[in-house]
Amino acid sequence: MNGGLDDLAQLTPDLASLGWDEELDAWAEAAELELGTEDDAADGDGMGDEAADRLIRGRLAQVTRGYSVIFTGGDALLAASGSARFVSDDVPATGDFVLVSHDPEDGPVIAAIAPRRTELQRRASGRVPEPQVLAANADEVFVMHGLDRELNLRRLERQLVVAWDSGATPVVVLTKADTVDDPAAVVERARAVAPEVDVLAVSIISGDDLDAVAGHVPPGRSVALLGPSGIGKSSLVNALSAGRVQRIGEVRAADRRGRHTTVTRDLIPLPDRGLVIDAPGVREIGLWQAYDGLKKAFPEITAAAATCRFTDCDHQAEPDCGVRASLADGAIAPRRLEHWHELGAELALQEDQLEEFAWRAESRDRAAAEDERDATRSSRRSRTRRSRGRGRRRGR
Ligand SMILES: Nc1nc2c(ncn2[C@@H]2O[C@H](COP(=O)(O)OP(=O)(O)OP(=O)(O)O)[C@@H](O)[C@H]2O)c(=O)[nH]1
Ligand SMILES: [Mg+2]
Ligand SMILES: [Zn+2]
Repeated sequence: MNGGLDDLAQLTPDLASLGWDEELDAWAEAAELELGTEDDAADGDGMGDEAADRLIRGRLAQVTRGYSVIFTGGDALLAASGSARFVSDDVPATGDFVLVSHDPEDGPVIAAIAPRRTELQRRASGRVPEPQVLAANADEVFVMHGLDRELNLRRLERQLVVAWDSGATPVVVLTKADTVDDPAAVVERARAVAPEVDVLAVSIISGDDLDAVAGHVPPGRSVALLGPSGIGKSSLVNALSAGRVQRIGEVRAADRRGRHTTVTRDLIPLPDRGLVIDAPGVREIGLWQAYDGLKKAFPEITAAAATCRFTDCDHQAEPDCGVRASLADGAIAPRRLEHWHELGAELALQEDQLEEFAWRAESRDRAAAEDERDATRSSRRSRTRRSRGRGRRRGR
């Protein structure tokens, strides 16, 4: 059983503290009209009192395969995720603002999901190119790294691309600052790969910079945590909660890797502050069509590329290339440019894969349509010939 959930239920904050605002009110009113809850109220079943007319407003605090936990400003609701999928094409994600209908037979059902203001997503693991949403509607993303391990600049850059691409503002949070002699030096190294981003080094043991981190989570605002397992994401949540909300885990001494202690994505209200979305650590974070994120994470390259003579410049051998000029005068670090090219190539490869998958799906549809036509045509002919034709097309 998840350590956090039981405690969370008692902490359900009011709607405003959950980040619900006037814009969401307007969305909810329009959605209620569209869903026809007014008609339901007028159907004379005697249930149409003021409270029942309205769908319940809330925010998704946890989503698993089986159920979703929804904070409503009152009691937390438990809705079956199966029903949620039934009423909407969108798969709900932790942090989503939702409307819930309370059907006496089916129990709570997610009736509508508000358009996401920000969406932290990565490429889902597996062969099929598709996105996986890690957190919805976060205002900031903490890009996290544990200082008990060597600073991994490439991973930081990749995380920053993903964080920027969400539409939220990234903040680099280096944890376990008590394990290094000179945290300020590591902060400087991280800053070099995180232009225009705040970098903090925090320790839950010494308490260093905890206030600065807390300052990023004012009431009504939400922060999503992004980083590998065992770096102290849940420990930080507990430190900011002045108590034990999230379960924390040991780190294997041999390789300093975490053990994936947190297994769900949880929206956690901090006392007198905003909300944090804690999640299982992600070691490998694949990009998902993160073109915008790539631009924002490498602003010096984006700026230089705008001065290239050709708008479709590859920055390889073209004349008057602004990027190679900036590289030559030292405004762009060679290591950064190399990584930028690699990340861009990853996105280009993904486009190819998407095209191939779309093409395959299309030809499958076409084959199925042909099968159907053949079947109709040959239904006037013998049964044997029809089954042979189908067999040939199906084989792949
Ligand atoms: N020295 C030191 N250790 C810390 C600090 N913060 C967390 N730890 C330790 O790091 C280990 C992992 O902490 P967790 O909070 O479970 O890490 P997590 O990132 O939530 O891990 P997952 O849930 O597996 O993704 C625990 O043993 C913590 O005690 C810190 O500031 N300093
Ligand atoms: Mg954790
Ligand atoms: Zn160029």
